[in-house]
Amino acid sequence: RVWVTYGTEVFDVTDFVELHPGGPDKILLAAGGALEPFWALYAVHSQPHVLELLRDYKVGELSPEDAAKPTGDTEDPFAGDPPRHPALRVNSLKPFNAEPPPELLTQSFLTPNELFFTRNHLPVPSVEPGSYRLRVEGPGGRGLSLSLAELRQRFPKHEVTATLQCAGNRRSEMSRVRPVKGLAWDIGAISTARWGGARLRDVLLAAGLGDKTGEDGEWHVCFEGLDVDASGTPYGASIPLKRALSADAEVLLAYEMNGQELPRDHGFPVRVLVPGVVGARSVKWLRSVVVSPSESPSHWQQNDYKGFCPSVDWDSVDFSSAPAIQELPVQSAITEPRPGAAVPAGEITVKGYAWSGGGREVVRVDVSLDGGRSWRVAELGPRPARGRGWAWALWELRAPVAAGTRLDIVCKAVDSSYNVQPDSVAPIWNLRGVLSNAWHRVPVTVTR
Ligand code: HEM
Ligand SMILES: Nc1nc2c(c(=O)[nH]1)N[C@H]1C(S)=C(S)[C@@H](COP(=O)(O)O)O[C@H]1N2
Ligand SMILES: [Mo]
Repeated sequence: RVWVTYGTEVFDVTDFVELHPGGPDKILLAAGGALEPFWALYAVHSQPHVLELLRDYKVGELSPEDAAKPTGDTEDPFAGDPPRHPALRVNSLKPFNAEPPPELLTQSFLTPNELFFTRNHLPVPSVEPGSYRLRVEGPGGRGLSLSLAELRQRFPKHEVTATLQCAGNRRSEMSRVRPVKGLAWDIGAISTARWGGARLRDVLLAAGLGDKTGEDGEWHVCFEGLDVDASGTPYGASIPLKRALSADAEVLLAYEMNGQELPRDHGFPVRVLVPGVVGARSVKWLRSVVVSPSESPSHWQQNDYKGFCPSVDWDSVDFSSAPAIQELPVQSAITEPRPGAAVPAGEITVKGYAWSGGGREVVRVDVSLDGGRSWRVAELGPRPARGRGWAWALWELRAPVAAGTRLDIVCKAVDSSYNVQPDSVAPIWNLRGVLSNAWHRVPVTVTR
């Protein structure tokens, strides 16, 4: 049976699941728990007729003990982490790593903040916004120290709609070929938001750090977070200075996400947001920005987030031999239907996302229902009219399907440089399970 709660009331909605206008899969995400966090995301439910409908399914009340929230353990370094949305699929609780379920990922072009995938390496720092300061430094003692108010007031607010993807997105498909080290992300370590903040370029120019662009080799901008490990070492990463100073690259020191202040899990009060670049460089809870002749010395810049030949193993790997991942390759995945689903005969709707790094727009998504023997072109959803291809394209394909058949649904995207995805995982397998962007395959059966 399927039950849910609303306030202190309990409802058995088993018979309503198939009747739900938003689809049965959506209700099942809330099964066994409270409706409020889900309904908060979809305003269609804040109408009287929805509550009336629910009343018909009431079966009881929560006991006072169950109605009270459980309390956390205070010895735990993660005890100060923020509350999270129950729909998130948790890959690791401490540190918190979680992705939205596929059915909700492509429900809206901008991912609601509560559902945006979270990738934390350490406990979430508690930052007092009134005493927050951002240190900006470079060669020759030049630099700045900015309060949050100064960052907001001294620099014009710039907004960018951009998709953020973790290098480990779709890692679980890679571990099916051969085990890899890393969190078992499914297809949801990717999300899209409208980010608002100061341009990093403007801040670097104001700090007098705009001149190291040329002859003496490539310079870098190193970022550190306020999240630190047991030895006091912060999360850190860097990007080339050229990208940081480029007006076209639109790198932000973001303090807003989808029109709200940054949520704690996503870097409150300030994070870096590097459009078109692997998520690892978009440092959250930003404490310092340092212009330097070398890349960040951080573990995550030097000894992680790099790609290798499939034959390189943990005994032979030399992290210094590979460049740090910056721009990501073209990617796409099917969010609906889910692997192994039974879909009704008639018309099937296949949905998914497609995105490429470096601002390369997705120009086409091909979908096959027969494992890649024949293809159809999916319809791309609307995208922001202005700006580069920083954001994903949501796509959809409708096609007739006959009862009793098995479909091997496949998708692959093409970006504006005509880059395509590799057809299989094995040849791009790497020991860390990053850059997993082979054709996405979803087997389903068609029922009567
Ligand atoms: C027992 C629980 C639920 C009830 C009684 C319910 C009821 C409804 C009703 C009556 C509508 C149509 C509203 C209208 O257009 O006037 C609706 C739409 C919708 N519901 Fe629910 N809902 C439930 C749970 C959920 C959950 C848990 C989710 C998300 C995870 C969800 C997502 C949606 C969505 C996305 C729509 C819009 C569908 C569309 O317009 O394409 N619902 N729901
Ligand atoms: N300070 C800090 N910044 C960080 C991280 C972190 O653990 N600490 N994780 C990085 C990684 S690997 C990714 S993919 C993105 C995820 O951002 P999100 O949690 O807002 O989705 O943040 C990046 N920035
Ligand atoms: Mo990541």
